[in-house]
Amino acid sequence: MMDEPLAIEAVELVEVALPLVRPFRTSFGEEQEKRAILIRVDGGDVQGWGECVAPEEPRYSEEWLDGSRLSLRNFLVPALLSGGPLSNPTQVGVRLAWVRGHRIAKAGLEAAVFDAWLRLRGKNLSEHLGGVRTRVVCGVSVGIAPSIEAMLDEISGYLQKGYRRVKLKIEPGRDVRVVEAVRQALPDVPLSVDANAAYSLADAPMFEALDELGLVMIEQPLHHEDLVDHARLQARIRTPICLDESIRSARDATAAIELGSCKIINIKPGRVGGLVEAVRVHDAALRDKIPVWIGGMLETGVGRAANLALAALPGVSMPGDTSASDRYFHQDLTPPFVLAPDGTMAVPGGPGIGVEPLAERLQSCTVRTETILRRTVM
Ligand code: OSB
Ligand code: MG
Repeated sequence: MMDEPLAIEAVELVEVALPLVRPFRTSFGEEQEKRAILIRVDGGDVQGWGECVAPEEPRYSEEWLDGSRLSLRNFLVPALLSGGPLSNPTQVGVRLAWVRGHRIAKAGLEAAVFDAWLRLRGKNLSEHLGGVRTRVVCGVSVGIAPSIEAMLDEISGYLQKGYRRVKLKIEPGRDVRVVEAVRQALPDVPLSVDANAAYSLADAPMFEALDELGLVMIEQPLHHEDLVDHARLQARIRTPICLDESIRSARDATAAIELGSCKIINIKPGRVGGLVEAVRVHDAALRDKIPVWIGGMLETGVGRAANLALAALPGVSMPGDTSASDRYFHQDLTPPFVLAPDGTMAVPGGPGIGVEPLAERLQSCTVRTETILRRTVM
């Protein structure tokens, strides 16, 4: 029935570990394997899956995997369950709003509710959110490599597969020289860089040098909580600054646009606390004609499906970091996401997020599970 509420009986936290095809190195460290908490919402007749993308260590943001498990178990899941059946997933954010922060954990839970609620209705997530296309353009994010040769090797493999934008991770000491070498080898490739907040305004001369290399954007050059210095830096360079870490809500997005802190925004549902808030960021940016694209957190197929749903929104006008399963894993948890030779990927159709974890893959990757039951008052 179209208006049937979702009655959640239990929420299961399934921690998984998947080997990465190659270690992923950024200015804040290296990941060897992918760990995530998959969240399964049990709605009796339907179930829904979401992915909590908090990394193992609190380097990208203050959230981390073990902390997310506790915030989900102690606060977020009980707050969700105590409110009774849900007539709409927009109620999730309202029920969780008293918990400050913990956006990545909130986002995983909200995504699972969306999946279950939409499956109950046979409706697709992307269509429900306002998606306007069935295929989206993909880029790829390249970790810091041991040498320029290794990096060029990796990049040429991605370009052969069809990726339409290459993002290079940079850090102090591995920036202008590396980017210059890549630019020289690949004069026409849309290139961007992502500093993951590794610099300060004192490094403006380095960014002025990057400004000469025809980059599509410079992602999160400065402090993860800063807007003002980013505005100062943006005034000194032509290359658009794109904010990632600094944008945690639509409120942040509006402030950043007003201050001139960025000209592009990377939207990640985890970072902003969920799909509802991600759409709000999108809408705020679209209002001010600020291009957005959908970032990534090395998700398994469960999180990737939700990212692709968002990438179909009308204001998403640049290639995302939503790469194919084989860029990350030998085997994904879901049927693999595949890049077409033209550099596009299909947005999953079908009910909910459009994919489910494969039972035997899930079983072989699971390292622990915990079930939180709805408490029935006796
Ligand atoms: O800064 O965009 C980032 C991965 C983990 C944490 C932060 C970031 C990234 C990526 C990879 O750049 C994006 C992806 O391919 O999922
Ligand atoms: Mg980034």
